[in-house]
Amino acid sequence: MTTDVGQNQMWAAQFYQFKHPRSLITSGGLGTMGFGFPSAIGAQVGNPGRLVVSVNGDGGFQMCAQELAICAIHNIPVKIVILNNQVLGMIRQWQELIYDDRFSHMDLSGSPDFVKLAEAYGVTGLRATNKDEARTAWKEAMDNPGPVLIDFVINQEENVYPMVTPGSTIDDVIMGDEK
Ligand SMILES: Cc1ncc(C[n+]2csc(CCOP(=O)(O)OP(=O)(O)O)c2C)c(N)n1
Repeated sequence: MTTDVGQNQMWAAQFYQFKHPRSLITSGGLGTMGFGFPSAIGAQVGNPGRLVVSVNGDGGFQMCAQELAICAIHNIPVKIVILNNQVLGMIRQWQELIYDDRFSHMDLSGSPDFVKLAEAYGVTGLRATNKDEARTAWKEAMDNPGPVLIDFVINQEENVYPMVTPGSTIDDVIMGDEK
């Protein structure tokens, strides 16, 4: 698994049940948005035959979305997950929790239709808007031997916890029920 940066990265790190060591590639605190998808392509080329999943937000994915062409041309079978909350999620979360709901420059409503974008490059695109659709889409992606993009549409207001805000200590961790 590789991740991009933001909530998607935290969700992947906190909730995915890793079974094997050395199976997560993430830019950690360096926070290089746009890293998730190209790093998955590299991981896949270096590990033919292994399942490689790229977890992204809808913001960071658009920083290197053009790499869909490489997946299509070379049939690199990465499974591309977009956790699509229609915002720069981690920015929205900070503005809600630290800046008292003063939201600014986090709206991504001008994004393209990611399913159509994938298809335009010749990559299979799927969309899921609830748990049942998510299961079906995931199965379809696993059955497909080529690259697949899944646009998982999620709630804009979903926050990722626990969270330690900048400048505070682990004693000040926010568990999610304080607000
Ligand atoms: C190149 C770059 N620009 C800006 C940032 C600051 N930043 C960190 S997380 C984030 C929002 C990420 O939003 P999105 O990719 O939609 O992921 P989400 O948090 O919603 O999962 C931003 C702008 C960054 N880390 N890297």
